[in-house]
Amino acid sequence: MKDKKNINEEEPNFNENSKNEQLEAFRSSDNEDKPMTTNQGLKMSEDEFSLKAGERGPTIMDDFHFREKMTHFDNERIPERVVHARGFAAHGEFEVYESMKPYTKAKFLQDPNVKTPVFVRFSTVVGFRGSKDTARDVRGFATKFYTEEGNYDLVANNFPVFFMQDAIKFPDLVHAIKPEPDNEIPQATAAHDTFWDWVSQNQETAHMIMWLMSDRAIPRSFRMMEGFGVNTFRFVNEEGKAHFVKFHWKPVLGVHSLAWEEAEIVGGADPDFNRRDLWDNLNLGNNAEFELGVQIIEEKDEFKFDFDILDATKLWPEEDVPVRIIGKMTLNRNVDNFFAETEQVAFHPANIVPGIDFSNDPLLQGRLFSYLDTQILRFGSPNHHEVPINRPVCPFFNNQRDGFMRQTVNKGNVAHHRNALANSSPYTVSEEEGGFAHYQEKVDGHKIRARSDSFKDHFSQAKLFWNSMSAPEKQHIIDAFRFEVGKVKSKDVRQRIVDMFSNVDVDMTAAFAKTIGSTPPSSGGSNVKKHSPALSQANTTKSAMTRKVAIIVAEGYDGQKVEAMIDALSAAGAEPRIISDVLGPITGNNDSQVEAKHTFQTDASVAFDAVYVDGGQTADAWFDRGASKFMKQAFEHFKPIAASNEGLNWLKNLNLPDSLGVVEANNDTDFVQPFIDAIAAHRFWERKMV
Ligand code: HDD
Repeated sequence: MKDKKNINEEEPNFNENSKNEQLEAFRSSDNEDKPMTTNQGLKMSEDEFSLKAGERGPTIMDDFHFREKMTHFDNERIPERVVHARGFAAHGEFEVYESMKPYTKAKFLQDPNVKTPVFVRFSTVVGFRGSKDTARDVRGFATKFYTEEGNYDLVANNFPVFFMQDAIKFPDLVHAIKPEPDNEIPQATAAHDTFWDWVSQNQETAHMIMWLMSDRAIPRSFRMMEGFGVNTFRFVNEEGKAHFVKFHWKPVLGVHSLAWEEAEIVGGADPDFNRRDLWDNLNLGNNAEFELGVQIIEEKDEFKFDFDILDATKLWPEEDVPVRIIGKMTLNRNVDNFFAETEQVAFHPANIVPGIDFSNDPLLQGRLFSYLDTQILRFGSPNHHEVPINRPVCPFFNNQRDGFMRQTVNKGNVAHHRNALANSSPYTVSEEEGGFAHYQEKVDGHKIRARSDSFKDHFSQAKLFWNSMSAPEKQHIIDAFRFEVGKVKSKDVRQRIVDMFSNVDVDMTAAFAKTIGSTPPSSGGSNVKKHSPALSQANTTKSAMTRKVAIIVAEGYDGQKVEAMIDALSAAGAEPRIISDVLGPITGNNDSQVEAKHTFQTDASVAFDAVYVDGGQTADAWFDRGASKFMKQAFEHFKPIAASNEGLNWLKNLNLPDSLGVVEANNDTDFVQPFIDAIAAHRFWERKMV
């Protein structure tokens, strides 16, 4: 360590634009009106014909342009992530609401006036890069905070618990859940033998499976899911005092999910459903907002709970350890280039800043190794921190040198520490000057490969989750088991799953056991009675904001009603979209005009949150079929439906009037506000199917 007058003197002015400004230096200039060159800057006179010996002759080696172009193309891919291969990311900023100084010295959590740039990548875990968004799966929710003290990565998921307690089992889980190795089938799903075999051999996964079978595994939008840091971390304050902490992201729009059948259909109709939703909404200026919450436990209370706070298969019930909301993240900007930013971003839970530290959670400890290791395969180089999206916004100096694709031109002849030749630069600094020092936890134990007794209860919190679900949520879990385990060919595995989950709840297990050809349990079940309202989506925030609403009209539609609906929807922050049998302008009976940007051929009801059908004078049998199909599908997926004029006839033909969430414009009653309220309610899960 060495004194220096002002260690911050090289640090640039830090603000929410710091990352954007840094990226600007790497953005390519526009191609427009530019001559084409090789990568060496040589202008080219031809790019469509390779150099041949005669017009019908072989291509010849002189063609350096062909070779450069083809070689670059041949090497355009990097290995996809071994898990979380399919993802989508956006830029934004984070602000803390109040100083967290009593708990942590992390600079980005001190001053409500400071906005920290962030980059967030959402992902599915199992499917390959080209798979679908709406698979039943865990969603990744990884945030890189570009703080003035270096990058802090909160590598989270949308479930608060994980599949296992010890990271050494992670490769086994992933081998079991990925497509089976002999035929690489099935893609992006857990519904196959090897996964459920693994589950039945690892009872610690029971709680996670309850989440995976629940609606949380098919989110309506990345903007409508919670995020959880899962592992237990530490906050450390200036005095060196530590607290255990768990991190939460709470979506301002609430937590909402698709219906299972809908998710399956969307997977085919629009595999990009979730990424398109984020991309379109950010382009429309509908920022995605999440509040940051923390659960804090004092070190002295480490053993106060009926679960081990270091066990990643357990959550800390919010009713027992309240989530304190401490800040807000706003995603407000799409990427310029998917590969450069979304594909090349590299997260690592070990990227922390002073004031945040690890716990001995054995899952976290394993993660601290795996991420850096995997980035070296993905990038083929330890220099991935130099890629623009990964660079910290604060300066960085050390003696690490060379390696594939090194970008920095380090000057001078000294690359060793300590040195006298360069006045021992770069030098280490004290904690007071911002130097990171690990929390000095006292650790004392035998080297042992074992599970602590405090990690051995696998079913109580699975039952807590079950108890906390509303009736429709419970039914969805049962249906998910019926589908997922029903796909398993091995009768023995299916029975072992029934036996395992009878330890959670007998009624739940009996409800799916029969349909999957297994013997239902006669007794068993956890006797936990507690429930946690925070776990049910029935208790989440409701809002019509950003909801996509299909408005179905033909020529001569009811101008007054449709205009009133469009105005009211827009005022409520929803996104009305006109559907018709043809694209282009459609004129109403009062000469008003709307632009149909979708037809019955280009879009299906699954692309929308709600449907309003008016009709129009030119609505013929063909139109009738398209509109009816939209309404029927929306109905089956529990979505709000409104109808006026011809729409009412179609509603009647489908036998839908008087159903829950169906709003009819009869006798000039105000049907607009009830429809908007219905949209805010998201879905009518209790609706009876006709
Ligand atoms: Fe992991 C990626 C989240 C356990 C090993 N993980 C990855 C991503 C997320 C998570 C969001 C995608 C990051 C991105 O968008 O690039 N992982 C989690 C959470 C876990 C968890 C919340 C449980 C608390 N992970 C976990 C374990 C291991 C890994 C136990 C291995 C010991 N995870 C990886 C990885 C990945 C990864 C292989 C693949 C790509 C990458 O790291 O960058 O290293």
